[in-house]
Amino acid sequence: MTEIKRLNAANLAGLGSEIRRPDFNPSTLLPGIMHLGIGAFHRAHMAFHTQRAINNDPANAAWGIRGVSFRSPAIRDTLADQDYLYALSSRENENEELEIIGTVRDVIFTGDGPGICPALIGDETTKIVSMTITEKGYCHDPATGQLDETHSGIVADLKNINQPTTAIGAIVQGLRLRRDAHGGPVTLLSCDNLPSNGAMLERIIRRYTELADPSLISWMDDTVSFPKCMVDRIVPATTNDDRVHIEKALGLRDQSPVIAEAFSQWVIEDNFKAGRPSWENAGVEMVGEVEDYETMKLRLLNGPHSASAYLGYLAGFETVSDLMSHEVFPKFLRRMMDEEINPGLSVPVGVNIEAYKSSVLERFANRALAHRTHQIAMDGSQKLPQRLLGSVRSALKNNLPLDCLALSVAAWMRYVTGIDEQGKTIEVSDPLASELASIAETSTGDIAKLVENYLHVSEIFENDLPQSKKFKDAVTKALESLTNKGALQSVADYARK
Ligand code: CS2
Repeated sequence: MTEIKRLNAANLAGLGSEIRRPDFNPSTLLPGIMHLGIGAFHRAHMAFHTQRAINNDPANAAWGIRGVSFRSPAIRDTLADQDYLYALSSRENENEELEIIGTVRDVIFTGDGPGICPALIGDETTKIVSMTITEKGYCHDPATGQLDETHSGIVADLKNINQPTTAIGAIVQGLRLRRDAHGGPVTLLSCDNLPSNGAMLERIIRRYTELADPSLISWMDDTVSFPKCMVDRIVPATTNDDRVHIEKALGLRDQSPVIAEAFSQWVIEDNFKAGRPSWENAGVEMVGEVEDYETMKLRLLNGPHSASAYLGYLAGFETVSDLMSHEVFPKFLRRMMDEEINPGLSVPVGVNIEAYKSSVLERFANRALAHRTHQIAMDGSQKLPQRLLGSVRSALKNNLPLDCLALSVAAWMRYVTGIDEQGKTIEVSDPLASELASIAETSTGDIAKLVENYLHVSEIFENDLPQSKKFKDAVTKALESLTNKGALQSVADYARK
């Protein structure tokens, strides 16, 4: 039996495969992009588009990526072992394309020392600091989008601004070092699924700066930009089966391959202070204004995605493609999109919204992806406002129906009680998990009270939604239906109401 070799630069060359890689010189600290949060999404999206940009125009080889991991050293060690190369498998039903991505040139782990990440942000070779740190990484109040000044990480970082542990603290400390070292302009690019992500990042960074070092504000005004962007690619967590599959297909062992759908979209506000790769050569849309794209995607893709996750999980479906193969789900989702979300939306110029909605549902149904409902259900308290509640507010304002939205919110409530329809425990992963579970305990058996109490979690629902009788009644009715008839029957009923 021949031994399977591991993926690395030497073995790749041995196979006769070659890829263009960005320049890298550890002694001069290049590359120019520093990406906070080096998870699968980044590696399937920004790193992938940057690889394309380099393939299509070698001048882009000045733009390598240095990843930063906040959570664990594992990804750094795994990728270092394979010269930071990894396989990306892009799938659409029966079709799969495999390619090796080589744009990541280095990974650092913040646990190795609180000064490492700020020092690199401060270095003049860093021209873009981009991030996918997930919603909760912004340490904000999800309902208002303001910095949460009571967040334990923020409180700790403000006490010790030179030794930050949050991404927000690390960025501001990095900017302070940059100013002191005359490091020049830099772009901070949020690639998370947040409304007006760049503006939200700017607001949070500015507030933290006011509290940490107000003298930095005027330097920031001239030197830092915060473009917004809409990111879109479905990237389920990689499983062991995926690793086995990639090993067979590649003939090399990759400990950290990435699986994604074939579709990928990136629309970026073209506001970069210190240059950027020519991503427009790589299918990226560089535009003047992205807000309508972001809202459309958050409400028509992520909203239905979260709805599918909670309702699907409760109905016993493990993955999104499983639930999409049951006829009631596509029907329910399409109804929610057509009647409750779309009419209150401002559609970006030139977008065919009917085709967009159909493509979202086709993407959810992609049989080649095992995107677990449990994965998408994570961190609902941080996701609900921009995904579902913005649509609820639009529906209330425009006097649109909102029953399907209400059923989705009720499914989230049912899910975060922590007990499923069979009485089994649900592993709820959410920064507010224990608060949400104790609300469930104090409201046992009383559905109206449970809804009332959940609606008063102001980080999620703010103060306006609990005041809306129309919304409260609809959610109460929906939760009654979920409790009495179960999720599958409720989805069927609401799909045809
Ligand atoms: C998903 C998103 O996990 C989730 O919450 O809804 O990650 C989704 O797959 C992406 O936003 C698609 O672009």
